[in-house]
Amino acid sequence: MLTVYTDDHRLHQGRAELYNGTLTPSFEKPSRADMVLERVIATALGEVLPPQVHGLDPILKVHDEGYVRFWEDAWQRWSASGRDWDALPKMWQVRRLRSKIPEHVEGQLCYYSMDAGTPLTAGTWPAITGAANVALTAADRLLAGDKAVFALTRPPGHHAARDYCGGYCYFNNAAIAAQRLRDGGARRVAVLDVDYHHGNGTQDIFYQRADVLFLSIHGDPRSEYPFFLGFADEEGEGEGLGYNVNYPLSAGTDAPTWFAALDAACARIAAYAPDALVISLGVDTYEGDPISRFALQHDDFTRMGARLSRLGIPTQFCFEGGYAVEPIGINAVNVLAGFEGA
Ligand code: SP5
Ligand code: ZN
Repeated sequence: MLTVYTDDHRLHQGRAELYNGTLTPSFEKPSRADMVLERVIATALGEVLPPQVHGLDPILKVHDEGYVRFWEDAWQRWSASGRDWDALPKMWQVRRLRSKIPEHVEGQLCYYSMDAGTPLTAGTWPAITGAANVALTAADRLLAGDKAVFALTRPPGHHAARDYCGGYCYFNNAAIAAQRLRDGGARRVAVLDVDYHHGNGTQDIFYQRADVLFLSIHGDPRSEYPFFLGFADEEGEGEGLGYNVNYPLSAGTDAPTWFAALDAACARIAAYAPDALVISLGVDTYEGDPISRFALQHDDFTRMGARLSRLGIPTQFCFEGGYAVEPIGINAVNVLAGFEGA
């Protein structure tokens, strides 16, 4: 299986996030992707290819223009007055506050975010456009006939909605890829999100559409981030009604329960009969993950890949979360190897 990857992800390195009330080194860090690449190479998964530059048009197909333009010069605006630390939002446009877009860069950062875990850094723009290019290049390979491709995207993307960032995510790489697949001729595309956290951003982007089926298996939002989306009664709206499927599972869920949800999701995907499948591949479902609470083990990731392979659909994997850094390569590449081996 081909991997698409660029070192540009290293340009984005958040310093800290609030964790249990204290500023803690960011869980989402460059070594995550480095470890996965190392494992791709060590296991000889296949060729590793750099992305091609695609420009902003394919990003603008799923994201709001003001949102995209904000990121383009946000660091320059933030750092112009001498600030050299990351920018973190600390206020949000909640119920009954006005929705006018502020003029000040800090106000705009608040307007375009859903949490304080998603820092603006000096290298955020080149890293997030690089990740989008990785996802797009992988989609192009799928359109050209590859059976499976791995987009080693970092920063992750699935919490990024049409016009806000959050959960370490800026541009929604999986959604950008799904849209590319549609524009390249796939009549229907399914996006299955297996990250521990609900893919609220991807759901937001495709909620009113029937041409992209979105499914997510995740920690129940009653107790797990992102708290405000990901419930089972979110089924899509308008033309999209019936094309959004959530499988919230209790914290502590182990492999048998998790795989029952995967089977249900696979049955729904098979009935939809898409021309292409995008997997939002987070491996924070691992039992040793420091911020998540499922109990999958190394071998379960291999089984996951094998189960997905049995669908027989051209498949693009987009890397998302996973914060147990030492085994992150084993877990991620086990999915890919399980897919290839099945
Ligand atoms: C892409 C992705 O996986 N983003 C995840 C963002 C999660 N950010 C907030 C996590 C809060 C977890 N709190 C756990 C407390 C455990 N003691
Ligand atoms: Zn996650």
